[in-house]
Amino acid sequence: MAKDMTLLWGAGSSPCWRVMITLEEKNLQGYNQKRFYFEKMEHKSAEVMAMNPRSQLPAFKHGDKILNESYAAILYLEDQFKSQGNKLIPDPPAEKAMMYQRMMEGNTFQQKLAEALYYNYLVPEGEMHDSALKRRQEALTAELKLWDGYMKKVGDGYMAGKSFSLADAAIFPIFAYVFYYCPQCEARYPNMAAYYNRLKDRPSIKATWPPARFENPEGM
Ligand SMILES: N[C@@H](CCC(=O)N[C@@H](CS)C(=O)NCC(=O)O)C(=O)O
Repeated sequence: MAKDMTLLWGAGSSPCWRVMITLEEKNLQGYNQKRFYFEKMEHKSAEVMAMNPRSQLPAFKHGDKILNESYAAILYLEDQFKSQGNKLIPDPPAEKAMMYQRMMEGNTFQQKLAEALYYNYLVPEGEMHDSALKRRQEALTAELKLWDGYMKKVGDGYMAGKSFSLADAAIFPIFAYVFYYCPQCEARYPNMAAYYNRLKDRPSIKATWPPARFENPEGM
């Protein structure tokens, strides 16, 4: 039981989900958790700000240690609980290198997604240009093709090799996000889809599948 841990999270957030998957993989169930609703701007609350002055989620606390970056939190969990649950950083140097590489590429992937999907939200009305949106959409398509190529090489394995690692915990939620809002992308990116469909019933993923995250796709 992880009673000395607290996770502040929001549905619809890949960074939050990767921390939850990692906690499950490390058998750290029973942590304190509180859901915040982005649409009600609850992430701007004093409670979140106390743990993350950027007012972003996730915010994670273990004892008096605060980790409000999802990658920092999952690396910390694996490091602190090495011999508990599943081992999430492989030992072979080639697999370890691949794990760090794919995991951190998740940042770029998410950035490209946000730049294209939230264009209307991020760019003031008077500054919007069809050409700029098109460029962002093309950049996102290139990114998706890149990941589909990666997944072709992965075949029946995992992001970094033969076993599930932090790279899978980090990237699976982004794939899920893509396929929820773009079901037709499964046909366009079949290797990503094969990986996604193979992992979606994994116990740590099923146990943490976000509740209302996907209830309002029209909002996108
Ligand atoms: N680098 C952070 C990013 C966290 C992040 O972007 N969280 C989003 C939800 S997915 C958020 O809280 N957005 C609200 C805001 O930025 O105001 C991490 O990986 O933990």
